[in-house]
Amino acid sequence: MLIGRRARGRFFLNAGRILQSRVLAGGECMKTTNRTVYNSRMINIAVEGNIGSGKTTFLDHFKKFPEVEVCEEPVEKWRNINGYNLLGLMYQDPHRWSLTFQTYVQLTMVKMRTAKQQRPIRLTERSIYSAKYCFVQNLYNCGYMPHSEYTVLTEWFQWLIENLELNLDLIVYLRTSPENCLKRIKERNRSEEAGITAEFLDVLHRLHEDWLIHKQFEVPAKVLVLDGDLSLHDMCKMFDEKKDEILLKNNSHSNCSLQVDTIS
Ligand code: TTP
Ligand code: MG
Repeated sequence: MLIGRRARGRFFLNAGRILQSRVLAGGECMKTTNRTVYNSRMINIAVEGNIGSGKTTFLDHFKKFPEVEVCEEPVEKWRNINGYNLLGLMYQDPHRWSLTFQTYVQLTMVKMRTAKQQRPIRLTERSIYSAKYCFVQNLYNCGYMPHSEYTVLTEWFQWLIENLELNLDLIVYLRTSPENCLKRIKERNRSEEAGITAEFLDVLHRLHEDWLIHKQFEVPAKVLVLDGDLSLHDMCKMFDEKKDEILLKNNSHSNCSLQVDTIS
């Protein structure tokens, strides 16, 4: 049941195998002689940040933990839906394809978030919120998306967040300079992104800041800010050092407060 319900569960972790048991509230993790028991509701954490900020690196790092499941962004679906590359079309002709593309992004984000959770902690790449507050907003501000289309997408967005269970417990914001994002985008060389400019990344960076730091749009969870400008090695070291904070291990897990914790 997706609507109006919060999933709660109890998990037994034993050598990486997870069995879901009966419904319980709470938030502690306790060790017994031969197993770790998670007495917890499902935890949902989204990693946000500019294009190329390091979100996939973050997710890859946390795949090793048995209590964590990772949902990577469905970019491959955006590149191939029945043979259509909507991501590529959107970059080639944003006037024509922005609404189609962002509608599909919104759908795939909601499908990803509402898919049955198998492990106590789910980490997702982005959320419906950044798609709307950063990308749709930018397309509208630039004049690529007319007000009529923006209004339709906004109404869809409002309906989805009000009627589905899309809540987040934490947003991890990888705050990365647009210069470093551009360097990484060039290194990974996704063909559709060949035309991405420094100016485009500056604008997207400001929109992430407006949303997650300056709170100009609704922030649906507590925000943990991490330094995304570190080298790969140092970034992974920081993820390990901050693991308990990132995975809400010392927390009641029921945080929908709007405070920002800056960690660097
Ligand atoms: P990102 O969602 O930023 O993912 P990424 O894999 O590039 O990030 P990272 O390197 O940090 O892992 O962007 C994926 C592509 O999709 C990028 O070209 C931007 C585009 N995009 C939109 O155009 N609109 C959207 O709403 C979203 C979410 C992405
Ligand atoms: Mg990625």
